[in-house]
Amino acid sequence: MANKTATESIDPATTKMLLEARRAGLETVWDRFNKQQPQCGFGQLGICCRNCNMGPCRIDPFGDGPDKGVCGATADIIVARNLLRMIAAGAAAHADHARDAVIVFKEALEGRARSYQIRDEAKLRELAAEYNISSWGEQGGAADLANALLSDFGRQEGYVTLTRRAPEKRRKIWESLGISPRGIDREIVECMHRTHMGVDNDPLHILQHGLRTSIADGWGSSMIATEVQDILFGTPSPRRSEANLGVLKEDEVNIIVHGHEPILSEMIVEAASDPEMIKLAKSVGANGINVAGICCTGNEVLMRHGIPVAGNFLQQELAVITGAVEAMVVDVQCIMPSLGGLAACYHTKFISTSPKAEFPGALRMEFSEERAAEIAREIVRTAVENYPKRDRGRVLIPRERSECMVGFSVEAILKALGGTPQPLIDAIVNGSIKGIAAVVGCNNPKVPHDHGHVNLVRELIRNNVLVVTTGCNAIACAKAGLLRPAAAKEAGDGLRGVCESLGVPPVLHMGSCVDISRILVVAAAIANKLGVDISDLPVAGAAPEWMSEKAVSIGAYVVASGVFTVLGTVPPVLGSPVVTRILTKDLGDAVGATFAVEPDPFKASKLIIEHIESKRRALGLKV
Ligand code: BF8
Ligand code: SF4
Repeated sequence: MANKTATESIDPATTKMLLEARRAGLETVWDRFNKQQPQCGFGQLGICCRNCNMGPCRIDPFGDGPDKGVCGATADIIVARNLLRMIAAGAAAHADHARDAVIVFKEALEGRARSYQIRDEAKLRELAAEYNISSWGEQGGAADLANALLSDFGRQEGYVTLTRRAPEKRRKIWESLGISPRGIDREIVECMHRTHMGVDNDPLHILQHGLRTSIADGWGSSMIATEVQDILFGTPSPRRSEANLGVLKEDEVNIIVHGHEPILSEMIVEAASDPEMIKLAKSVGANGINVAGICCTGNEVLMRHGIPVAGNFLQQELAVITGAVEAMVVDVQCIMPSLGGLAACYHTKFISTSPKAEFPGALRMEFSEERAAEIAREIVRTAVENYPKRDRGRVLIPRERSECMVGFSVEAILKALGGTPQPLIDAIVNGSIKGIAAVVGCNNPKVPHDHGHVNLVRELIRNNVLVVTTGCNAIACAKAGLLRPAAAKEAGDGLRGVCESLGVPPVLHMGSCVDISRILVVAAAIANKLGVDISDLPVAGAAPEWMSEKAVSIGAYVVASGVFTVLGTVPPVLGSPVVTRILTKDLGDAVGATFAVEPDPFKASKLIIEHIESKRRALGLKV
């Protein structure tokens, strides 16, 4: 059994908890993954379709069965349509998240969401200027900004506003290809329309719309979410914290915030530090209240408050199995429906809060912006009152927890560099930093947990590639100690020197998955400074363990922005040679970047380094 868990995770805390799960006879994501083997070959290749009720249809990949669906759709059409639907779902998740953030911003200005304030006035004004809002009396400007942001979702004319942040050369490419995004919601709706039976039936044409939709995500929804969250909750700055299941406390009320929207988690963090709540916790025998995060909402409160992070995507069930969690509070996205049943085996209250997301076995405490602080306090109180029900005999908290330095927003990076990107550009030009890689994305039981993330990042920094990270990769790096300034010791000499002189880690945590928009802003700033396009820069992207549809949308906008991207798990496209060729080759001619698939992180690092070196050569920089 010990050997088995070693193939399931490289994280000792995870391995330990997985053994405990098996000892206790509790099923986890890995067991369910095993029960699914072998997974459907048609699904893996992307060649099944149920877009109408003449189907379901499937194409024979070996060529002796049907080569068309009932309507005549070929493998190329089916694969492209399925991929477009994945992009639509991922982009929709970010659009809905962003819209909700803007609505809270608007309600805060109108005095309806009283628990929320403006924390970054400077950012508010800068964003308003980008939206051409000049009048600034009595909150008028801010209210106009809220409306202008909302209008990007339903825009009927022109393009999504923040696409203006992309370098001019990039925008020209988008315009010439006809993929500049119009309204955010419009592009998503059009994905669903085009993939309805009998509408768009040309794979290239379908994929072009996928790029347009994804650009509306990266340079629209995700960017809006990041900006508005910074305005409401503060722009992150460097701070220290800890990561892994060992952040849970034996003697305190443990509350886990899991999901994606800081609108909820910020309020829980605030309520948990309320002296009255702490007093209540003491009255039930606890030494305090400990909030810890999982997944991207964890990243949000980690970046802004240094709230420790208990783990990434594949650790959510294991947190419950520690027996020490009084409440697992969730909103939307990446929350396993298995949690309710699992929580029922312990004293843990599994609390669902989003009007959009209900789960089996959850205690429903629906969140509303108007009553945010009050509901957050009710949730914290529920957790505290649950503490005496903890069965001490069943508590098993692994000891592992690693220090990390987080909070590298664009503003924080610029500040560390002395106010301008020039020192970073100089370091790239003189070769101490070979290039920059954005390593992001999920966990996936198809890959030993964290193996792809940690090994890829280690190889890159060893080769003087500065890594910027978000999402579950950032949490994997935090647990592996790669977010400590001391990790510079693991970097090549050039990168090490730069990190040591600035006192920063060689892997910069830039936030949650919507904060990949921060990475786009950095890339655009460097490209603009050099007078080139993003696709000319020695930069690359990677998602070594991706699983989510959001990751498909992200991958698409990163490539559409001109960044070569390596995927560590195989997307369901191989059933179409045409789609595979477009993604891995033809896109290079169109947008100056392609996808590659490489499950082995060591080989993936080689692909990235080769790519970075070729871009350096093209810029006339030494290799
Ligand atoms: O938005 S990296 S598993 S938590 S989808 Fe989910 Fe993937 Fe984690 Fe964040 Ni992003
Ligand atoms: Fe089959 Fe075509 Fe209907 Fe898809 S749209 S289920 S391929 S008939």
